[in-house]
Amino acid sequence: MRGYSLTDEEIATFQDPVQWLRFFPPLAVEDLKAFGLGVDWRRSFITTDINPFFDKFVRWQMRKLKEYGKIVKDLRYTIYSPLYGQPCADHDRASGKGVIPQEYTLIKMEVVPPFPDKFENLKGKKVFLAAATLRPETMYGQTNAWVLPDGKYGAFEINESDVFILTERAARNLAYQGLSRVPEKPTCLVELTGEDLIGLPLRSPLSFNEIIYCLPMLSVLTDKGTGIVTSVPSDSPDDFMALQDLKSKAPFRVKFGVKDEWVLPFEVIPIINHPEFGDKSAEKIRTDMKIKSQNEREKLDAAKKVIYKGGFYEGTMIAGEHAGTRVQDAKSLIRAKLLEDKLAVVYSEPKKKVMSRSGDECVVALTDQWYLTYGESSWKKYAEECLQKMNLYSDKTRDRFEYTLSWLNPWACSRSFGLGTRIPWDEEFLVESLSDSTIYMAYYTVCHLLQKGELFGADTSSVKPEQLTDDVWDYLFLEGREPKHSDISLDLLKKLRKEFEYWYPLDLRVSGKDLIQNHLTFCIYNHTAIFPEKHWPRGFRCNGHIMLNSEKMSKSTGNFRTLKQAIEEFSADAVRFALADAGDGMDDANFEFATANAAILLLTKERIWMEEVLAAESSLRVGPPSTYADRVFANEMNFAIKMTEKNYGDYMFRKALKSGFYDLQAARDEYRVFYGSSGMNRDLLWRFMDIQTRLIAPICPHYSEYVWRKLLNEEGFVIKAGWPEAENPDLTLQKANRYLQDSITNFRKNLTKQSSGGSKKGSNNKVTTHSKPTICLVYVNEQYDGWRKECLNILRDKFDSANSKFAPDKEILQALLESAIGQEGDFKKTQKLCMPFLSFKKDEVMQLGVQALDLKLPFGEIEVLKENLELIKRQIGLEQVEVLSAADPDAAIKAGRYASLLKQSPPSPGSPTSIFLTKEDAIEGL
Ligand code: A2H
Repeated sequence: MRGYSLTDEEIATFQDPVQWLRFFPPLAVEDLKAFGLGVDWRRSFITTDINPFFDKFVRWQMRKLKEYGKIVKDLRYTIYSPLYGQPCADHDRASGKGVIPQEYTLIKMEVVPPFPDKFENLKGKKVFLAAATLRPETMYGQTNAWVLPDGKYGAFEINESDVFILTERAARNLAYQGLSRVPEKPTCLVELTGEDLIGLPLRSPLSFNEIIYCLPMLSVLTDKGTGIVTSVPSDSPDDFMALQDLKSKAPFRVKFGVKDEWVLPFEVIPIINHPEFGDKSAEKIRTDMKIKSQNEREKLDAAKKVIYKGGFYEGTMIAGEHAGTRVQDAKSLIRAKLLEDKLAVVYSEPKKKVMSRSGDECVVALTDQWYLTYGESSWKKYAEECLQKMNLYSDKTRDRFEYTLSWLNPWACSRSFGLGTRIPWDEEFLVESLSDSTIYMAYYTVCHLLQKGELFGADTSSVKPEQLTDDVWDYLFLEGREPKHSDISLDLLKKLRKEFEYWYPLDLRVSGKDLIQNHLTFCIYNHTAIFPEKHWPRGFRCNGHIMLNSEKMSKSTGNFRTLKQAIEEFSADAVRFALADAGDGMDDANFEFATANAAILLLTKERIWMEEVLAAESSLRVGPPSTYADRVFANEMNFAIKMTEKNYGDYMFRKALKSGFYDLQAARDEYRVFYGSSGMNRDLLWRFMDIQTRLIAPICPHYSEYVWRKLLNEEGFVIKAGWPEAENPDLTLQKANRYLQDSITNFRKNLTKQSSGGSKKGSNNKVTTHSKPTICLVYVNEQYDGWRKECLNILRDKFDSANSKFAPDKEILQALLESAIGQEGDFKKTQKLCMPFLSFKKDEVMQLGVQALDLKLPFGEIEVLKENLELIKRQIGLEQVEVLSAADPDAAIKAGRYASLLKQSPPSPGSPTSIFLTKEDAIEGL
């Protein structure tokens, strides 16, 4: 990589960052360069056979995959665009990305002659209602068939003799699966509606009822399956309720012209034993869930979920020739027999609607194709192994990859027209464009030496494409032998190989979350097939999509900015700042204008502050940092350096911005507050300016370079200055300081509260208005004792630190009962006293770790408060502050008439109690 992309001259033009930030000068560089990106553009290239170098690479890749048995020719169900006349992969889809085929069994329910008048045209044909089912093993229990009364159907010619009645949509899918008299063209002999079909007598395979009838059901969908559903009321709650409605509601039968004899004689037939719901599971769950009609969709959907799972995985057949067999095992046997006996056919359709980019609705076609055998068990194992070792930066991302590996099936990698490299052994076909981009990260490593920066591969002065034979690629990427007959110089070959070996394996590929389900998973698969394990990818970082001011980016609503526009509006660094702040991980990031505007102000304010400090150097304290505040500030800087290094390392930019900018700024501000306008240590401030500039440089490079060179008078570039050194941060000191700051905030709040009369109305603790408090007594209890100590001991005993879990509450309660305080009499009272503390501490452990159970804080509270008395006085605006130990019996006396406050809120480790006195009060207390 070339590194930083701005020249010295460009940097030097940024005399005034405010001007520059507001009016970003139209630099004569590309937008991305203006954005401050360091990119090695020489590695850019065009894919497909337009680029002869890349073409050679993909041909080699394809031949390797074929040689290893990863590409095979097969007849398979594929999502297919009739308009394109070929498979329609994700990137060719306008909608329905990631949708795969769903396979059904089509049950051929024969219409028993004589046919009604409408069927005039069908005379002499075998006519079937074709019902799509996922549960062919349930066909013994059929009682009828369902259609949607006002649904549109047709009678379509499947072959010379058979006609299927189904929706036009299903006929279209079938036509691409070899089930249409005219291939790829459904021919409809009669157009029908559901009403035309009601009452048709049917002979259905496996059914114990010899004749069943076609009946109306209102929940039948015409955009799923065939729009014809076979009814098995024993095991399908939908079927049960619809049949029940027809049986029990005569007006309903009348409405659809349903005769009694088509419905009333048909009883539920037990066919499967469900471990939980018995032999008539649909009826049982309907009773349990009190479902009253087929219109209660939500309840029915919930019921279906519950019983299908159990019925399928744990159910046992109790009817038919496989009685006694588990449903899981019987299903495939029954299906195979139905298909063999030609009583059913296989039907497949897109699981959800898929539209191609050209606007036609895709079908599932049975096509003879070259396939990458993704999903094949031994290959999948390697892919899983690779994934397991990869750094994915978030559990959510890992879940998505694991899910993709669980379902990813063979992938059609060829297509018949479009752009792409030809399949080397079958030149009629092209390599589909997701399949030629799976290991091209290896090509990046050598691209610049082959193409010499020419995108299209037109510059052949280094190497001629035809010189890139397979043994050359083997030598470069697979540690192959020196190619014998190559006329590329050995020097160049070695150089190319060195580049590859320098960069590979790839540490990181960054991409959108939408590519997990194809491109990125393909990348894993292909690497494991072609490269040795040491060259498998090591990390993917997936990001979400970007939102603008909490709303989706959309050109039509105007909520939209190009990078260029954003840079012009806010400046490059403010855009980068707001992007870093927009969010980490796979959640959609949110770019806020307010943040970008705030960034301009923050950076400007910071620059002005630095100028002031630099100008006032002589007024600062010199010598080594020595005070408490010095130590705290130095420590916070060490924290910022370490945390920010980690956050950048994890590609967590929002976190890096927090630790490397916001937190560091807060530490500096606290330091300023500590000393007011004078007394700050010069060396610490200089270190701060240096560190702040380096830590923010990756996010705001232009600003940082300006500060580095112009304000800090450093040589060279900040991005070349390296990461600052840091001593190990002192966690105890940081905690002590948090404690100090929180305590001061609480003292201030208490002072206001006590001055305005306390919490209780009419309390005699009210400070008289004529004199304001001038004295603050701070009571500290450094160590838990009494019942609290006992509780903490119990919790420590009941905490499993290996699993970060507490024992169940019952056990903790038992331990309390058996403890010394539990034995002291009224246990109910003890319980009431201890339970809130126990649960408070349990929560604290989950947030802060097991040290929350310590009896003491890791630092001396009294010591910290005493060391900072001046600060406390200044911050709360009182002349006198006394720090007292709650353990000292004389100390309480000092509180005088406020002593009751000590009882109301006694101090505990980490929470001192403050009491405020007027001069008169103090005299009383004496
Ligand atoms: B199943 P999935 Cl016993 N509209 O068959 C509404 N439902 C339809 C449909 C359509 N156009 N096409 C098919 N179906 C039903 C039997 C069965 C089914 C039993 C138990 C469960 C079960 C008898 N009816 O399906 O949305 C068909 O009913 C639950 C898995 O593609 C088909 O299988 O998953 C099922 O929905 C297909 O549903």
